[in-house]
Amino acid sequence: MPPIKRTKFKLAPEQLLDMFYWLKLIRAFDERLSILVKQGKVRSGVYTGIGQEAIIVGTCFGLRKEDYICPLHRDLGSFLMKGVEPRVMMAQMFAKTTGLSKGRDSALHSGVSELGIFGNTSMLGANLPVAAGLALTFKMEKIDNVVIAYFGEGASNVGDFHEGLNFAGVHQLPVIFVCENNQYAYSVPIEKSMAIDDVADRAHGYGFDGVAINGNDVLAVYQATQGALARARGGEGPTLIECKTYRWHGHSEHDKAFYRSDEELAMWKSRDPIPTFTTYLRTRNVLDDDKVKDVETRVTSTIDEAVEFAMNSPDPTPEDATTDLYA
Ligand SMILES: Cc1ncc(C[n+]2csc(CCOP(=O)(O)OP(=O)(O)O)c2C)c(N)n1
Repeated sequence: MPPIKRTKFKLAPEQLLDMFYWLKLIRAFDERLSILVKQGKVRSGVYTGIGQEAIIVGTCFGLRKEDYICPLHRDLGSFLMKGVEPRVMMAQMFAKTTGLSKGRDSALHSGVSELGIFGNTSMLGANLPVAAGLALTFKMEKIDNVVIAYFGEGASNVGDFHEGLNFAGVHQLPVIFVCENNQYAYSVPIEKSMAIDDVADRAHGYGFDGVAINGNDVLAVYQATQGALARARGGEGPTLIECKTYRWHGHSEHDKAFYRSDEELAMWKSRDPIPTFTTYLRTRNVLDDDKVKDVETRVTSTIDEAVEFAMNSPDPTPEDATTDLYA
């Protein structure tokens, strides 16, 4: 199989600044959630993706509204990038009536079809055959939209992963499988669950390309995604992009992650995707102190407003349980 060609791309300074804004917003959203959990204010399990933001920004940036994403528990940022307002997302985490599911679920299983977001099921890997099914619809209807499905390296050991990728490969479907390889599936390190180094290699068994990249480099993720999108839209089938990264917090906010060392965490923190990108933008004169301040002010006020909105929104009533039902 010929190796995937590097895709050329050009982003205007405003687009690069926009990427910077999204990285900061998604980081701030998760950081605030982490605090709110400790204050007992959030009624959901919280699985932050702090440290992994470059994957969401690099894959979602510039997607069409009609393209579908299939996010997982750690991908709240993808909801924001696909168009869910931060205040609505925050209300969702507070299980308020103003949230996506109006307080009906544990926050992580909602979808928004008009924004191209397919809600996930709890079973790991189960979103991948679904993503292939969505992509099959696009193919059958001859629409050049694409599906992006996220999963962890842990999920790549589950049967559904293999069935989903096999089906997508056989039918050459317009789907991009994005592995967020953050080195641990809950407490299980990758070397205890996989006998190979790269999840990307698994794609070859299903007849399409897989590429392993630095998932903390937003431009590398963007570049790989643009190539995969072009192939998918052009009828050339699926791609697997494995993004090597690390989650800074535990599996969820109740997990203190004693199974890993401080040294390991410090090493990955030194590869924080945000300062790396900041340095790049400063070197290119896209960013200066004033612009950083401006972005940070906007981010803080957006998050403050979202929390305020969520806290002041009404709780669902018992009667609400019998509305919006399908028979
Ligand atoms: C089939 C299945 N097995 C176990 C679980 C429980 N579980 C939920 S998340 C998780 C770890 C997932 O690890 P990974 O797929 O690497 O994604 P990450 O959480 O690291 O982003 C586990 C074991 C589940 N939801 N589904």
